[in-house]
Amino acid sequence: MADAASQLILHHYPNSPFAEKARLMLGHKGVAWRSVIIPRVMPKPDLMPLTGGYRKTPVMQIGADIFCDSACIARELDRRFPSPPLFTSGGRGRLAIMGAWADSKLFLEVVGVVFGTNADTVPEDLKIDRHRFSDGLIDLDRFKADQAYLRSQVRSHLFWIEHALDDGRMFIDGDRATYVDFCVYGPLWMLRNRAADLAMFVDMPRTLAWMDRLASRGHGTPEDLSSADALLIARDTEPAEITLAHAEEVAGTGHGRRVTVSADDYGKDPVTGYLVAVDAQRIVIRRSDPVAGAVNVHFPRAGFRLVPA
Ligand SMILES: N[C@@H](CCC(=O)N[C@@H](CS)C(=O)NCC(=O)O)C(=O)O
Repeated sequence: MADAASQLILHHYPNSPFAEKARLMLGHKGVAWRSVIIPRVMPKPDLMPLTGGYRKTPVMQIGADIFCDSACIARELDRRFPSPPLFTSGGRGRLAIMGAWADSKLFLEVVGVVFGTNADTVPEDLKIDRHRFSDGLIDLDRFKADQAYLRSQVRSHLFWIEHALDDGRMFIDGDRATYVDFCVYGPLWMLRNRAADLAMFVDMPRTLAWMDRLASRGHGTPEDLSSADALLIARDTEPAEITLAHAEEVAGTGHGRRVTVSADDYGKDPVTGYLVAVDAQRIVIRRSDPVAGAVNVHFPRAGFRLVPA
């Protein structure tokens, strides 16, 4: 097995659709990785020293480099393991655009259907946590009252997927699985598993076969790791050198200045550190933590706000 500094570690929990997207992308790459199961609600005491406040799921760790958000994880996987690609040459922009639609619009509609349908049985701590986490966007009572609309939206979007597969292609962008397949799969996996009685997939044989095809690729080779050991790996490793193809200057946030990064949709907990690098796709900040030591925390640029601290 590779040395600790180069091992992939995924911080995740079984039920998370974005974690399933990441697990399947690891399977696509056919790599070995270490699995750290994190709590699904706050507090997440062993994750915070790594991310500095970002609490969403999943997070990938490679030594002392921490990758927040599944889009950032995908780019890093392609950089380290180019074959088979997630972003195919010529498809990069198209796949990112379709992926962003699935990660935001489709995901939140499916959350509305799944949580609204199960509103009466969702544990109270999860209800409260998600309401707070999303500034009221994830509101189970509202979802429950709005089921007819939410289901109609999901059905309508499911047919977009069915039609995308109309010509008998194996995957959404052609005959090879790409980034967008994993983005769309996450919410549909949640819907199929957690709202099975709703018959949302009626008349969608191609979509169901596509889901089975993707699932059969598996999750690569995970091996359990404790969160305490993941922290030790970060502490005992130096963050990797970074070179960016299109480095940028952002007003008031020069290299080495203190900055704050936060998601712009929900789970907006700010992360503060020193700016290491920024380009059109990536923000990297350096933090120093009493437990994890020096870490570089990576975010996508799209969907994140970067401001002087
Ligand atoms: N844009 C993020 C979204 C991640 C996300 O929303 N994850 C959900 C779980 S599927 C989450 O963080 N829920 C709250 C939590 O796990 O604490 C990504 O692509 O990774």
